[in-house]
Order: sequence, then structure tokens, then C-alpha cells
Amino acid sequence: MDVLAGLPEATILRDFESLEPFLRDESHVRGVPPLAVVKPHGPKALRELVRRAKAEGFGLVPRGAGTGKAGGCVPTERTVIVDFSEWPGDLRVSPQDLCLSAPASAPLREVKAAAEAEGLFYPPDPNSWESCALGGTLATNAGGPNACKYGMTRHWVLSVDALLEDGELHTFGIHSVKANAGPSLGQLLIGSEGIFGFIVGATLRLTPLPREFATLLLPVKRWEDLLDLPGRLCGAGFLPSAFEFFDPAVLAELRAHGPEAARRLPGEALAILEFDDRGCTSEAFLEGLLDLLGPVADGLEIASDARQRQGIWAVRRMTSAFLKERHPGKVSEDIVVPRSRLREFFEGLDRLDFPSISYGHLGDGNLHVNLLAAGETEPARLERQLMDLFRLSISLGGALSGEHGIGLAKRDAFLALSDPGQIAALRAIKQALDSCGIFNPGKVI
Ligand code: 2HG
Ligand code: ZN
Repeated sequence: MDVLAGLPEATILRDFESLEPFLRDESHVRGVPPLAVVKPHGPKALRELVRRAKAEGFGLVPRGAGTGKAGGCVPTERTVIVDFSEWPGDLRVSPQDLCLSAPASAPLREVKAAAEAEGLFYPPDPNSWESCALGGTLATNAGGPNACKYGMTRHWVLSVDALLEDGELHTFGIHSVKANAGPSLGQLLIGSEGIFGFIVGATLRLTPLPREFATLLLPVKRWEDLLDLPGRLCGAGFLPSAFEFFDPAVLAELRAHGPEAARRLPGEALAILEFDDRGCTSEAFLEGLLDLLGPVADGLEIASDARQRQGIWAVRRMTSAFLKERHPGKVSEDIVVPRSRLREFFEGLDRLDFPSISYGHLGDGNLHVNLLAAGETEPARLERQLMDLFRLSISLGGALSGEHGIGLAKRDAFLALSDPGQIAALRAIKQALDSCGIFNPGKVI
């Protein structure tokens, strides 16, 4: 029986070749063939999909641009992929309310550009910002380098438009940062990875666009010298808008095999620090910073113009894809620890019995620990290694994911390592909001 026959307001893909690209995202996880891919053009399609999913017992897997890193949008058994790329709606900026409304289908690149055109800033900047869709960033609560100062996607969402199990569209939140009429269902949906309903759009908070940047390359001889810096900087009142790093192994790979700009990178290990406060390029600011950094700043280089700044960021932005190309079987994690525990984390990592290389968001303790040999490691052993890594992060007050989420990739570890009370509460909420279990079945919990 064709469960999608006559579905209104939608593009439907069914043939094997068209479904193939939807089996994966940008994680190492691969899904099973879905029943179909549906691209809804309006609420009628979604309402009808929800009705049929409940009646026929199939699941609905929401998908943005497929750039996720945890397998959250890959299909599981007997599911239909609901791809939001054709969901209608316009971008509307309201400078007076410092907000922007956009449909889930809006490319994040266009959201950021629409804000900038009004002299405003939408800070979330996942590495995929040029190719991802807003809806995916909302569903996964995407992070990125700017989270160091500005926080995650959830900190920039005023209201969420979502379709729930009743088949109706609801708006949770208002166009103001001050909204306190009861617990926030909008915030419950952000980062829920589609397990409670479909996010179809949102109104985002904006802030004046920073116009002054101090972008610094900080090479060090002993890479451990970087580890106390995020905490020291913050403790002294310096909050970088980004504080990224490459450990010696990642830097060596970039220098030996990376693009032209990477070949000139200095140091045995390297941090990229960026400030965007007004006055951050003044002598007084930089002197204060140098005083605080002390001898570790001996090789400090400052980007002198926008072109140099872009060159530095281009290398950082391509690191994930570059490492993946060189080590196709690797597994990259995204653990997080409080910035004051970074040194303890790396000491603990050294004691674990597997080699790894790291880069990522040092300033907020969100580290991409890469196990290059994962492809050749016996699966049970690899799982033990990953669990040891997650336990280490959790023992230091951190978590097994800082920005990529749980999806399918980390579901088993999340269930095994979380407080059972938390899992029970999440399952109770899931049962209350999705009693038939139609929304993204088999993910997260
Ligand atoms: C980054 O920071 C992304 O580059 C991707 O979050 C990290 O590949 C990865 O694991
Ligand atoms: Zn990252």
C-alpha cells in the first residue's frame, strides 16, 4: 500500500537513486533506505503526514541540509524523511525589535547576511555555516567558534514555530528577550533533534554588528602552554569571540599537506584568538592582553587586514574536511569540559591507551578529539576507547557532546552515561508530546 498516495502540497522522491543521498549526514553513521523523501510545501502536507504516520505506524525523520555530525537526520527502519528545503517563507528583519524571522529552509548564510545588511549580527557560526539550513541548526542547537563569547543557537532564539503531534502549527515565544510566562517549550524544542515535533521556522535575536576585529595567531613551543590560557583570559576580563587551537599533530598535518596558507603557520602548536569588542585593536587593549599573556606571547602575530583574517579562518574552517580526506576511517568527537579543567583533560587523555589528535574550540572547552585509527580498530575496542573518552570528560564536569548533539552516533553512550533520572524525564516528555512515537524514532533517547 502506498502510504503517501495523494499527499497534498509536497514533492515526493521514491526511486532508489534519489533516496541514496539521504542515507547519511556528515557523520560516520549510515541509515537504512527510507520509505520515501517528502519535501513539504505547506502545513497541509505536514498535517497529513502526521495523520498517516500515526495511522500506518511509520516514523518521520526531519532533515535540513544534511550537514549534521551525529546522524540525527539519517533514516531508521520504516521512516519517511521530511526534507524542509522547500518549506516556504521569507526572511524578515526587524531592526527595532532586534530580531529576524525565517523559515526552517533558509540557508544560515542568508540569515547571517540579512542581519548584516541592517548592521546587525546573528552570531551562531557552525563550521557548516555556508551550507547548512537554519532548521537544522535549531534542531541541533548548533555551536561554532563564536560560542566562546556568544553562546549556542539556543541563546539566540526568541520564538519557535513548530508542528506537533496534533498536526497543528504553534508559535512558542514572543519577539522580545523578556518572556517569562511559564516554562519555555520553544527552548525544549531547540536541540531536541526532531524527537518532539517539526521546527518550521523561528524568530532569532540579533545584536549590533561588531566592526572591529583583533585576530591573533599565537604559536607556542610547548603546546601545554595553551591550556591555562582560556581560563586566565576570562578570569582577567578578556572574553575572546573565538579561541581555537591545533595541537602539534594537527598543525604538522596542515603544514605538510594543507593548502598554501596552512604551510606558513608558525609554532609547534597554534591558537587562533579573535576579539571583536569595540577598541580591541587599540594599543591599550593589546598591551593589556600582552601583559596578561606574558612570555607565551613571544611569537604572537596580528592579522593586519581583512584578507589576512579571512586567510586564517579559511584554514581553520577547512580543517575538519581536510583531516577527513586524509584519514577517511577516523572518528572525530566533540567532547566538552569547563575551560578551567582543560589541563586535567589532556593529562587524562594522555593516560588513555589510544593515540588521538585534537583541535577545536579551546576557549569554551569544546574539543574535537580525533581517533585516526578508528577504521582499523576492532569495533568493541573502539567503543571502549570512546566510552573512556566520554567518561573522562564527564568526570571533569563536562559532557560527551559540546555542539554536535546525540543523534544516532552517540545514543548508546548517552543512554549508558547519563543520570537515569534525566533519561526517564526525557522519555516521559517524549511520551507526552509524541505518544505514538512518530517523530525521529530511535534518535537521542
Ligand atoms: C569544526 O569545528 C566542526 O570544525 C567539525 O565542528 C568538527 O569534524 C569535526 O568533528
Ligand atoms: Zn566544532
